[in-house]
Amino acid sequence: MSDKEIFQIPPSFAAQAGVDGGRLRQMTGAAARDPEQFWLGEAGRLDWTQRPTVASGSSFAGDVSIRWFADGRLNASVNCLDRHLAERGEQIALIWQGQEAAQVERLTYRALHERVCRMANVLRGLGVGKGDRVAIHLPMVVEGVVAMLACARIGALHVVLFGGFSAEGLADRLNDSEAVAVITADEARRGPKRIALKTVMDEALARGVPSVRHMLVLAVTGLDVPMQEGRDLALAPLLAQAAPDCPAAEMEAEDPLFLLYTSGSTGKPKGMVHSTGGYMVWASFTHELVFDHRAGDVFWCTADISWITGHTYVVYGPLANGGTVLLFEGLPSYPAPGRWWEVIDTHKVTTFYTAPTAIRSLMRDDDAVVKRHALDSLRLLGSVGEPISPDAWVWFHEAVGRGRCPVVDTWWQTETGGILIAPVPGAVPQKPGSATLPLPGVEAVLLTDKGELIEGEGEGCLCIARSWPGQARTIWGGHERFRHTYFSFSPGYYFSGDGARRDADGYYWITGRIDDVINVSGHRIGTAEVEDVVATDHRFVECAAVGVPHDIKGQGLVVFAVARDASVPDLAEAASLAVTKGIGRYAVPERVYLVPDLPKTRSGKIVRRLLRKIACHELEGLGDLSTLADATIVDRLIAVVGPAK
Ligand code: 6R9
Repeated sequence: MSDKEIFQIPPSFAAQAGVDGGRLRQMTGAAARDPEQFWLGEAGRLDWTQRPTVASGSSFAGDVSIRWFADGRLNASVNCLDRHLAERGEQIALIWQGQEAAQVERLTYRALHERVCRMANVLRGLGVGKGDRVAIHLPMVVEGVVAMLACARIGALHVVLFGGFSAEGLADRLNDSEAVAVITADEARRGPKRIALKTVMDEALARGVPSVRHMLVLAVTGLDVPMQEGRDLALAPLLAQAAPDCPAAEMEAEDPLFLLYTSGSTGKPKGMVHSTGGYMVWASFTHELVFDHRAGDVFWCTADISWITGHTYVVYGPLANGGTVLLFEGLPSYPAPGRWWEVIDTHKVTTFYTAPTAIRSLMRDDDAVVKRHALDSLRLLGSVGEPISPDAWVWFHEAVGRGRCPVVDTWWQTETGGILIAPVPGAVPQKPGSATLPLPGVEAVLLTDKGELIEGEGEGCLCIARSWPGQARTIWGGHERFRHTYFSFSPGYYFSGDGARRDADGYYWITGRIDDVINVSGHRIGTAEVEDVVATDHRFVECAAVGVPHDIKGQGLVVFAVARDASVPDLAEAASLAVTKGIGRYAVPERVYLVPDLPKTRSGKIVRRLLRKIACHELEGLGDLSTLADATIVDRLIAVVGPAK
């Protein structure tokens, strides 16, 4: 598919979109001409106990200081709950769909407010206060959202931890954040399996986490779990006894709202620190603009709440905007393929936001599965987390969106707090595989390896030239690491770590992490490029390409491919041929491995670092496996690759 392939905005969508091309140009112009005025105006989307009189006071130079709306005061949970009570107290805020069809809970804004207040009072009762860190280690249940907002209510910072982390992974993060309390559950349901959350948390604390004073335990499956006297408390009775109202702490705009751990190319996971005021403005602004949010929408973001996408687009963005959020506990294909489509039809989801990895796996199902469902409530689709191949984009658009729903491919990072590059759906025609244009106020630039600015069409390191309100303020306990990681590449610019190409229309095409670029005999080859061409052969579900050292070429290419039907002969040759045909002879893979699956993080990102080591037979020190969604894949991959020759 060529860059020229443009999907115009479906007329039925354009006719009712909140922001059209003219309005977007106006906003972009205003944000560039007078950012101070523009962002002070956007701050008005929140309720402040003290309205800010200044917008940005940020500097990417020197020590790096990022500050927005600094003299403003507000509370994030009040903005997500209390301020909606008068007008839409009886509107559904949260629809929880459990794993089983019959498990459904609908909470109005009033009911959610009460649940949050009770949880906030429980935490306060345990002595948790402003600035304390509280770890949340829960499945996709209502209490996960409630716990986040309860922390926000009392000014404590939540640290949401993925249910798939190992005890070691949990202990590292608990110690780094010095969490005073942990909220966990007996177990999580994951299809037919049960994940022993409390047991893993017990093991984590047994490794020595002196800061944790309390562990609150939610009964999800009702399993009888051992409780440690003086430390562990059952949550339900405490919530039942707690008062249903809880005054909110007044926070400064720059007080941190939460920490969230993310991995970089080096070192231990980093606790990214997000602010209260700027982050909330960004969450609300981007959710409304990119998802064309309006009253009556049912917004479903499939992200786990332990991912930044879950923070910004399951919780803070849609609730700040008074939306209705769907929270789904289950898996896409449990108990049977098509479960997600069933959920969309049951709850009349209008806006569906998911990740390319999920889209690829859903494409594996027979198309008859998706066709069986009406999906007529949908009006907008979104993608996030990794580059989406044009093939997957078109399938999503046609098979799921029935050609009627724009697809917003949204580029952003844990560090950016919310979306930075994406098509505003009523204003920007889409090209499959491109995240399209920066949002108003986002000054995206491309720099060469040497840090020189690239004008017009070109390819380089994707950087941002000016602060935006949702930007992370620092790394918890590591401001120098923050400065060095993001601001030393080219002084004055935020360095994203991603590569991108800008086409003649100014559209951005994210090529993947810069550390994933492979140099074969002086030719730069993007792993995403290789993966896209293999994906055009429909006998493959997905694949990952990595670079390995090569005597003559510098680096050689190794491809790991997952076949739709592994019994088909000559598939490895077919993958090689797809690469040489799609890119050129110079890109011919050294080896192609047909594997049962790829190693992925919980947010669906392929862990290429691991594939690279396995391909190089470097089995010592495979590094931190705690972020893998399924750690058993490692041994299966090693078996396929076999011993070094
Ligand atoms: C939100 C999120 C960030 C990295 C980012 C990039 C990749 C995210 C993308 C995308 C291409 C998109 N990424 N969205 N690549 N197109 N639409 O994913 O945060 O988990 O911190 O990951 O994900 O490589 O640098 P996070």
